[in-house]
Amino acid sequence: MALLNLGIVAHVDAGKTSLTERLLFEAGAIAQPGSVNAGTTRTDSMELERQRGITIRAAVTSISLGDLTVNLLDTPGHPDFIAEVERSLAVLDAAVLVVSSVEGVQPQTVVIWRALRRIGVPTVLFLNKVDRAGANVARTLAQVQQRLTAHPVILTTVTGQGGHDARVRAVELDADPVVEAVADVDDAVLARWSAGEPVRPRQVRRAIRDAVRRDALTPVTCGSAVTGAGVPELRRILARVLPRYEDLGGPLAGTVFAVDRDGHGRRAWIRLWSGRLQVRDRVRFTDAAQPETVTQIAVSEPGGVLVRPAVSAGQIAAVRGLSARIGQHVGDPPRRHAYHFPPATRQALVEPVDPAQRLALFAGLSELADEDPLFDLRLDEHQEQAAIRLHGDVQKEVVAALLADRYGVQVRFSGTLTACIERVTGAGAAEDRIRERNNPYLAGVGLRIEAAPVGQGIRFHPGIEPGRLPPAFIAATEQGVRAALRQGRHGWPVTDCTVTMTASQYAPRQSRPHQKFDKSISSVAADFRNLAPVVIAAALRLAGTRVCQPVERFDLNVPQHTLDRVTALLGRLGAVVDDTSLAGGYTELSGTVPSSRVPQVVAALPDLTGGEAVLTTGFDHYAPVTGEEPPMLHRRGPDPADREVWFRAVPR
Ligand SMILES: Nc1nc2c(ncn2[C@@H]2O[C@H](COP(=O)(O)OP(=O)(O)OP(=O)(O)O)[C@@H](O)[C@H]2O)c(=O)[nH]1
Ligand SMILES: [Mg+2]
Repeated sequence: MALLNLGIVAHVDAGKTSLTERLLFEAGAIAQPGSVNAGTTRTDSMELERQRGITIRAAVTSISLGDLTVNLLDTPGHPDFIAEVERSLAVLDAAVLVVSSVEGVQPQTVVIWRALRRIGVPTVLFLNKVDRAGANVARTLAQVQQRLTAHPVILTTVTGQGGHDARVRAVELDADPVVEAVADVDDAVLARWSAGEPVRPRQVRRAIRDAVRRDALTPVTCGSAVTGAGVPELRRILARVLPRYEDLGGPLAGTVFAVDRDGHGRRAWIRLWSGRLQVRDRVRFTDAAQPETVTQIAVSEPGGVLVRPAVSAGQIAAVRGLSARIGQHVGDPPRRHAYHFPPATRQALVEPVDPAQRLALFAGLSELADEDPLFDLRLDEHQEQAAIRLHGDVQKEVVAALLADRYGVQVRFSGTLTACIERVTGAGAAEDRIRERNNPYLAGVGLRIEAAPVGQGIRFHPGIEPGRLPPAFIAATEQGVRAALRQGRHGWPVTDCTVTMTASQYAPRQSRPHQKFDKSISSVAADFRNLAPVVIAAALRLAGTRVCQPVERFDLNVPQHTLDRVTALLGRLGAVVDDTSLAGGYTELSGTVPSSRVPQVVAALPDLTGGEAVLTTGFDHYAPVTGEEPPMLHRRGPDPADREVWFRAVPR
C-alpha cells in the first residue's frame, strides 16, 4: 500500500481547513463538504475551534487517491500556535502550502516556507480563493517568485477569477513555459529543449518529480477550496508528482507528534518510520525509565481512525498505554533534527477567579501542558501560582476558554511580562557532605557549573560518578539540578551551561538477610533530588548569571515622508536599524528591537504614519539587558540559595 503523509500549512485564514475538507469530499470520504464558518468541518473538531473558526490543534484525516493513501495533517495558521505546526512538520513526507490569492504572500507564509526548506519537505503551492473578489493569481505568483522561490513551475491556469464560477485548468506538461521551468533544473530536459527536440509529457513529469524530491522545483497550482475549482488538478499532482513514503526496511522507529485525550483517556499520536508496532508490544521511548505496554492502536485510514491490531511503517496511529510525550522517539527516526520556531517570549501568571478551584486549575493546566509542551507551565512547588509562557493574546484566550470548557475553571491572567532567560557567565563549584553543615539528607553531592555556548541549553554530566553511585541517585541529582535551574538568581530560567557531578556520598541500602529496608539509615532518591538544588544554587552564585531579554527582528514599511519621525521613535525604544531601502514613495526598514518594546512600536506607528505602516516582527535572539537594572521575576517556592530556609521547607 502506497502512503503519503501530507501537511496542509499556511498563514492564518488562507484556507487550510477548507481545503482539507474539500479533499475529503472529493475523495468520497464525506457526503458534503463541511464549512469552517458553520463549524462543521472534520478537522476543526474542538468546540473552541468550531466557535471561533480557527484551527488550534493539528488534526489527522485520511483519503484514498487511486492506489495511494494520503494522511492529511491540517495545521493551525495563527502564529500563537506555531509550536503545533513545528511538531507536525517533523513527521511529514510532503506539504501543500496554501496561499490566499486575495491577500497574497503573508508573513507566516514566509516563516513556514523557510521551515519547510530547512527540513527539506517537498512542497506544492496552492493559490487559494480564486473565486473571491480581489483574487489576483498573477500578482500572487509575482510575490511567490520574489519572496519564496526562484524555481516555481506553474501547472494550472485560471479564467474568470474573482467570481464564483472561476475555472481552473491544468497546463499541458509539454507546454513551453512548463518545459522551460523544468529545463532550468533538469539537464536532460535542458539538452532536448535547447536542441529544439520535442520533450514528451512523461519525461517532463518524471523530471518534475525528481526535481521536487531534490527540492529544486516547486509546483504551483491555483483554485478554490470552497467551489472546488482546481482541486482535481491538485489531487493529480499529489498522486503523481509528490514523493511517496518509501519503506526501506529496518527496525521499529517512530515519533510522537501530538498527545490528546478523548472519552477513553490519553492518546499519543505516532508516525511510524519503519518496522511495525503491535498491541501488547513493550516499547521504550527516549528518556523513559521503563518500557511500556501498548494497550490499543487506532490507525488513521480513509474510513476514519480505526482500532487495529498493529500499525506499520509509514502510517500514523493513535496509541494508548504509553506515557510518551511530544517529540519523543522510539528507535532511531531518520529526521531527528526538527526545526524549532522561536520560543514564546511572553509570560503571564494564571489564577482561578474562585480561589477554591485552585486544585482543579492545576490539574487542568498539567493536562494542557502534557498536550502542548511549549506551553511551558511552571508550577510552584507549593502550588500557589502557575506561570505560563505564551506566544500571544489569542493563545491566552484559548487557554482560558479550554480551562473553562474542559475543566469548568474560570481564570484570570495577571502580570504579563517579557520572558527573559539567564545565561551562566563563569564557572563555580560547591559540595555538601552527609551530616555536615546541617545537611538533613542522607546524600552528599558535589557539582560544578560552567558557561556553555549560546543555544546549548543545559547539559548534565555524571562526571566521574558512574559506577560509584546507583543510577537512580544520579538521575535524581539531575532532576534536582534541572528543577533548581528553572529559577536563576533573578528568577528567570537558567540556560546554556554544563553541570558536572564532581563528588557523591550515599548510605547503602541494608543488605543483611531478614533486615527490612530502613529509610532512616539508607539513602533514597529524594535525598539527592532535594540536596542538589542547594548545591547548584551555591555553585551558581559563584559562576554568576546575566539576564538576557528576547530581541525581535523587524521589517517595517512606511511612507517616505514619515521616515524621520519613525526613526526617532525606533531610536528612543532601543531599536537598531541595519538596512533601509526605497521603493515607490515607501521606505523599507529592517533591524532589531527588544521584544518588550514591540507593543510600544505597534501602538505609536498608526499616528506617526497615518495608518500606513506595515510591521512584521519575529523572535531573533536573546541579548543581555544593558544600561538598566535587569528585570527580576518573583521567586516561587523556597529559595535553595538560602540553605536554612530550604532545609526547613523541604524536610527529609
Ligand atoms: N471564497 C472563498 N473563501 C474561502 C476559501 N477557502 C477558505 N475560505 C474562507 O476563508 C476563511 C478561513 O478558512 P479556513 O479554511 O478556516 O482557513 P485556515 O487556513 O484553516 O485558518 P486557520 O486554521 O485558522 O489558520 C473561512 O471563512 C473560509 O470559508 C476559498 O477558496 N474561497
Ligand atoms: Mg484551519
